[in-house]
Amino acid sequence: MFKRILIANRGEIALRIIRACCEMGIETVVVFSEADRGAAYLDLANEAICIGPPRSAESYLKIDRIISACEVGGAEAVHPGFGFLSENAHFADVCRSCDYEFIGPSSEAMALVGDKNSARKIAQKVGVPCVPGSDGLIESDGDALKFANKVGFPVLIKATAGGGGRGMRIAKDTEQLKTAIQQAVQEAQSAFGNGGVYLEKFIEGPRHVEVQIIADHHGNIVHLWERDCSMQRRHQKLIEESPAPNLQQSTRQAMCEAATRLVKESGYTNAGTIEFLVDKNENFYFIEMNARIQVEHPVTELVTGIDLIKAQIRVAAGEVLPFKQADVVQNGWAIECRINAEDPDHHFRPCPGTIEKLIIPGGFGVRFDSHVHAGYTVSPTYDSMIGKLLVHQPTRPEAIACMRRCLNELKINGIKTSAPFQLKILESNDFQEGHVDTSWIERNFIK
Ligand code: MV4
Repeated sequence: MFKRILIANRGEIALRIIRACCEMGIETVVVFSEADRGAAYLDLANEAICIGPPRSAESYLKIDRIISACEVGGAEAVHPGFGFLSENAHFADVCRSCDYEFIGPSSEAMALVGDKNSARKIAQKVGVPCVPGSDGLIESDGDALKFANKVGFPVLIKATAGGGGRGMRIAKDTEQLKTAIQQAVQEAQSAFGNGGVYLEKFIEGPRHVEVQIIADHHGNIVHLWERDCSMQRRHQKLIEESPAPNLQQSTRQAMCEAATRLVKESGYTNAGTIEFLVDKNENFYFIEMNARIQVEHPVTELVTGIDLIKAQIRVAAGEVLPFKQADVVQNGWAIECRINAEDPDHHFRPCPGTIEKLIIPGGFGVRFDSHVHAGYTVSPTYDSMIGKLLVHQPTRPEAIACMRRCLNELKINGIKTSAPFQLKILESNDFQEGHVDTSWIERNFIK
């Protein structure tokens, strides 16, 4: 096992990784920018190393500075967390070239699944259903029109290097198609340096259901069931839960088996997530794979009882997964609310500032993962997520009741947060009946 791990991240996830390492008897080195200097979570690591100014491009994204910190701090491995360099195949490669194990997949597998067109090809090869669309990348307008007419309008043009909603264009008819392709190619070229685009039929008001997997270096691949992340606004998830409500067991089983086949075929190791769209008839379609631990991983931890960060570290160190597929059962119901420092009454604009008073809910089945405290100043430089409030209860109605109680108990003075908005969602009939989809917030709240 590693003696010392460097954490190439900040805030909540940095603290989450420090805590896991601490319990495993692993020392930690955490990097920080000038904006995060003095943050309390840094004191919980064995060593904290400043890697530059506030701007991410000059600190948390600077590969050479992070590698230097590994050297100075005496780390043996790097945990990238999520965001920043977590899905950068070049970074994974550089870490390993310098003999620091990257806690994640091989750079080859990361690049393979990170390219959405190649991930789609792998999925099709092993019988994982994909959204009907083009046969690979679009080579010409005529090519695109042929596929669009075959699957029917509207269609989505997606960047193969995109993901998470970046680099998508909708086309409602033949007339819009040519322009949509031009714009998508141009945007993709400037944003990702890769102008490759493909076409999919547009699925209206789908649910977003994703499958958590973890694979070791000995050929063992285990899925940890699914999460429903449909309750989102502009690709920012607000509430996640596991299991997915109103999903037949046969659908759930088929999705999880499909995800496992995809992972096996791609040679992927460590933790990953396979995203699916689910339509009104419970048809599911693979859309993309995330080659990192995700923000919402704790909902899966609560229902399966498996610590995913510890599992990531163990498989990266070459250990055999300590559980088999049959051991992983869904127990009860978990819900997560991402607490963001933003103002839901003003288009969710970021609300940096100092937290003056903080009352954190607790009690049976409650978990609050956060690096903030009274007196903490939320920086305008980074993502607005300041914590994740989670509940775990035997049933969905009990989980909802518990989350409502917790959101009422939570007091954060000095800044605006998303919590009152999440409370409104939890109070709605639709949510209580499990009638969730990716357009729900827009339909119900945005004028
Ligand atoms: C789609 C889609 C409808 N049809 N693809 C958005 C993020 C990226 N992961 C894929 N996304 C979508 N792809 C087809 N063919 C609708 C979305 C989508 C969405 C997906 C998941 C979660 C939230 C979403 C919000 C809007 C659109």
